[in-house]
Amino acid sequence: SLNVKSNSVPSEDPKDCTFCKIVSGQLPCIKVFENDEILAFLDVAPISRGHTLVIPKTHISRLTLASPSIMSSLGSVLPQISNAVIQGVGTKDFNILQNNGQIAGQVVFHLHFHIIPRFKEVESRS
Ligand code: DGP
Repeated sequence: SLNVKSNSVPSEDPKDCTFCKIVSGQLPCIKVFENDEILAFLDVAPISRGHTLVIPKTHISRLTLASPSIMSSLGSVLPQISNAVIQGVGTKDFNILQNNGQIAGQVVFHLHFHIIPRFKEVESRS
């Protein structure tokens, strides 16, 4: 019969959660912002310079499971973190990205908002 326990299916178990390990200090990160509930750190595989992830410290696997309280905490710091990030890398423009579920491109099953600074495209020199 079909083996559905493929390695390509990401774990949703908090014990294996990469971002929980970053919160607890088991894994390192380059910290951008921290308060009691929220942590922001640089993405290990940046789409652009300054690409930052903003997460709740508590394990929530996707946006639909987030409480109004945690969303209020996230929402109240997202503008200031975004502003610090874009000023730090010298641009005004950025994207906020938030993936939910494997089909939508979610790889880490701990709620996170991407802050992706954008820069004017430089002409290719090839
Ligand atoms: P998503 O596809 O939305 O689940 O984004 C997951 C992001 O997390 C992806 O851009 C790469 C980043 N990432 C994965 N593992 C680590 C890690 O161990 N450290 C850091 N800083 N970022 C990570």
